[in-house]
Order: sequence, then C-alpha cells, then structure tokens
Amino acid sequence: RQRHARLDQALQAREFILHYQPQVDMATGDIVGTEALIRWLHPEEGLLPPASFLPYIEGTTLESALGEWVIGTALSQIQAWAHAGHPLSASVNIGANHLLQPDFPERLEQLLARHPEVPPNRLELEILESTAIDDMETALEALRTCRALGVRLALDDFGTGYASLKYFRQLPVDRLKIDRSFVLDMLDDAEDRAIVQSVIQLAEAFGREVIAEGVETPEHAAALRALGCRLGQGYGIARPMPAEHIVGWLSWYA
Ligand code: G
Ligand code: G
Ligand code: NA
Ligand code: MN
Repeated sequence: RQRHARLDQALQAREFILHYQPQVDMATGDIVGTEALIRWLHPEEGLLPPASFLPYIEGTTLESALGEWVIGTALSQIQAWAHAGHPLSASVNIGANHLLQPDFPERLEQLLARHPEVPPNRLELEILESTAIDDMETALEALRTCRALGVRLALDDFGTGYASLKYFRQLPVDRLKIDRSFVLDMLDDAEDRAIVQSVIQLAEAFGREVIAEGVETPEHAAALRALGCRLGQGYGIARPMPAEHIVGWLSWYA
C-alpha cells in the first residue's frame, strides 16, 4: 500500500523512464525496431527494474495510468526519432489488466490521435501469451479493435503460456516472440532447440513474423539464422539503452 502510494507520486513526479532495446535483422544487421522497457529512476535508490515495482500496482488503476504513460512516451519518442531522420518503431509491453480494460482501445485511439505524425504501424503492442489466453473472448475483441487502428501486435514470451494451437490461430498477431528461456539453452539442449524450431515453423505456416529474444552470443544468432529466424534481440546485439543513445548506436552498429 505504501509502495503503491509512492509509485503514484513517482508517476506525477515523472520519475519513470523508458529504455529501448534494438531489434535487428541478424542477416543484414539492419535495425527493424526497438522494445521499450520501463525503469524507475528513484531519487535515492537509483535505476530500478520493472520487477521491483510493477507487482505493487498490478490490477490497480495505476497499472493502466502507467501503461498509458508508456504508450504516450513511446509515441513521442517515435516522433522525435522520425524528426531526426530515423523512421524507427517501438514495441511496448501491455499488462493483462490494462489490455482488458473495456476502454483500452478507445484510449489507445486517443493517444494515437495526439501523435498525428506517427504512422500507427510504428507502434507495436506486446501481449503476453498468458494474457491472451486467460480471458480469450475479451482479449480477442480488444486485440481486433487495436489492430483495426493500425497498430501491430506481438505475442510475447511465446511458448510459456500454454496457448493451445486452436486458440493461437484465432489471435490476430503480426509477430511471435520466442521466449528467451528456449533461446538461451538452444545451443546445448536439443529439446529447447526443437521448441525454437517448431515456433519458427508455426510462425511461417501462419504467415506471422518471428523474433527471438535472449540472443546473448553470436552463436545464438547463427543457430537461429540456420533455423530460419532472421530477427533477434538480446544482450549479444545490444542492451536496453536510453532513447538518446539509440541514434549513436545505429551509426556504430551499421
Ligand atoms: O527490462 P527488464 O528486462 O528488466 O523487464 C523485465 C520484465 O518487465 C519483462 O518481462 C518486461 O516485459 C516487463 N516490462 C518492461 N517494461 C514494461 C512496461 O512498460 N510495462 C509492462 N507491463 N511490463 C514491462
Ligand atoms: O520478454 P520480456 O518483455 O519479458 O523481456 C524483456 C526483458 O528481457 C528486459 O528486462 C530485458 O532487459 C531482458 N533481456 C533483453 N535481452 C536479454 C538477453 O539477451 N538475456 C537476458 N537474460 N535478458 C534479456
Ligand atoms: Na516484452
Ligand atoms: Mn518476452
């Protein structure tokens, strides 16, 4: 409760920031997007990771308020990059309770309207596989409405949420994100490698894009490419970084 009140104050005081992690085409080295990741710049404790504060607001109205701040901030950043000559996109993580709010699509539409220069398809919503499955009917309706607004959808942590394939085929997502737990061990664990391979094949069969998380080494990138996965993100490519470092990283990495 105390922590919740302090977090409410932190939002008012603008103590949250987004870091961005590049997502690249591992064959060409081209950047294909970024993932926005929230941090709390605590005045005394320093930079705090999401796991240290998001659980305290789960299911409260503050979760939605912070989620809207994330979307609005990412849209402003996309616009700033575009003005600087970099047409980059950003993916934002959407919590379950936030997505399932009845007015989520309407509020998203308002946020997009406040950033008229940003093509909606430069914004991607990352939905946890478990969110989409737990309340399938509500989630499906919200996702369809959001997609009709032109934003892209990605299914995050794919492979960990027990989505039956029957449910999966109904989800209007553009992209699957292979959970990093499978990627991390794929080099020495044949079963994890088989899971990675089957997610890649599933994506291909259904005409969805696939991106691997947790690309920590060049060996991970090579193994993924050999299985047909070109897109990747991970510490071996770039760590999440402040927005103003992204443009410098682009010229360094190219
Ligand atoms: O940034 P880091 O790797 O520490 O993120 C840890 C977890 O927090 C990840 O599962 C990530 O999806 C989640 N996360 C990061 N930023 C946000 C955010 O803005 N909103 C929500 N709901 N989750 C986030
Ligand atoms: O998928 P999810 O949104 O839960 O994951 C985002 C989190 O993963 C972020 O906190 C980010 O810092 C972390 N992350 C990004 N790349 C890597 C990586 O290569 N290895 C590990 N262990 N974590 C990563
Ligand atoms: Na994510
Ligand atoms: Mn993930």
